[in-house]
Amino acid sequence: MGRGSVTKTALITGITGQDGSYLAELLICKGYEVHGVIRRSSSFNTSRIDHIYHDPHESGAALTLHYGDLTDSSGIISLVNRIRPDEVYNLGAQSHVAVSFDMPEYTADSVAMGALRLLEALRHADWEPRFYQAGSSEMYGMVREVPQRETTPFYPRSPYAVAKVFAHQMTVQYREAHGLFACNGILFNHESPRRGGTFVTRKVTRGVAQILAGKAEKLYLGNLEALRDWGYAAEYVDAMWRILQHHTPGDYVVATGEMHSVRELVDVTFGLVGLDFQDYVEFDERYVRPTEVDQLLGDATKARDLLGWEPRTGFRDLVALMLANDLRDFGVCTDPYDDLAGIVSDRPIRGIESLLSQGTFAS
Ligand code: NAP
Ligand code: G4F
Repeated sequence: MGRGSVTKTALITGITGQDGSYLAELLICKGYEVHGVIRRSSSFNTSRIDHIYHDPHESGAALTLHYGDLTDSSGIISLVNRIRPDEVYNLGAQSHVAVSFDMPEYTADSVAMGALRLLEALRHADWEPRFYQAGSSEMYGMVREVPQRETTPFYPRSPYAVAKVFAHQMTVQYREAHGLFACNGILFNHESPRRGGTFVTRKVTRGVAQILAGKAEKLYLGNLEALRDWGYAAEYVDAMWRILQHHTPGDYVVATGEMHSVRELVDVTFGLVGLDFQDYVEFDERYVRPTEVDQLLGDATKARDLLGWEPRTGFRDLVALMLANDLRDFGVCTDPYDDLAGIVSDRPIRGIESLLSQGTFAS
């Protein structure tokens, strides 16, 4: 549609989220015409993509936004048929595990039925679209083996995870029954300075910044013993793209293969600015989940061997990157902290090419 060197058209649901914003940048860098679905909101919800959005009246805009919602089939069908995307990335979701216990029905509608609505729209396509489903390591829940790989059975432990299992199996179903090029990424936790503030990594890095800025005295958390495999989101969207470029559709674990506890996360984050977390962190029962996922550790061998994908940013560097950005946001100078001073700022949000070319960010 009007851009000389355009090779492909992509449709992204969840484009205003952490992953959607990085993926949109990546695809634009690769010459794609990108279409994103945004939800109508009474306040602006596009802050993560404002830096890549141009006035639609300008010619050759690489990014077009459309109102839509995964709970609304007619809108989804109409968008798919109007845009006729070569690739569809389904990243939209009520993605907070704890919230899913309070809103199970909406979570199932957006996560499980949302994926099915898209798959149904694509089943009837008279072109050959490729479909990516944003699956989650939460599906492994009470883990059946360590580390978890593509063949590990699922044991979901939250309404969110149950809904993701439905979406995963539906994606396999549409691939096998209808021959759709439909793939699942089973992504382990991935974080960045764009991570939502209520997920534990960002809550901790923001919390430390608020304490240093004099805006808070304590940080209230739930279960510190949970173990997670945390990677860098900007690298994980590259895996999504690679999954859809492979010659055959399939399902892939995307993970670092390293596991750390929330306690370690807190210890490292406070330690980077010379503080002892025990002086600041308090337990608050409201952050404890009715059923917890105690540990997650991924084996991304298949992604490495078939897609050439590998994680590059380690746990400590990821925490340092997030903390440095939050300190700057709260007006705290990073110069006194050896491990933070040299870190490239993500504010204003930088393009993915320059972020990925940095490799590692801190010592
Ligand atoms: P996120 O930051 O929470 O973004 C979620 C996106 O979905 C936002 O753009 C949100 O729009 C949109 N959305 C929510 N409900 C919707 C609905 N009913 N219809 C259409 N869009 C809707 O999540 P993320 O971290 O980028 O994750 C992206 C996807 O990967 C999600 O499906 C998540 O479940 C999955 N995932 C994430 C991780 C991780 O560690 N980050 C790991 C595995 C899987 P608003 O901005 O308007 O709220
Ligand atoms: O940061 P979290 O909320 O992420 P969680 O539950 O692992 O889910 C994230 O990763 C999934 C991939 O595995 C995604 F599918 C999902 O969409 C989301 O992006 O919590 C991590 C751990 C949990 O064990 C939680 O109980 O941290 C523990 N935790 C302890 N205190 C806390 C807190 N989590 C949050 N959000 N807030 C706390 O105060």
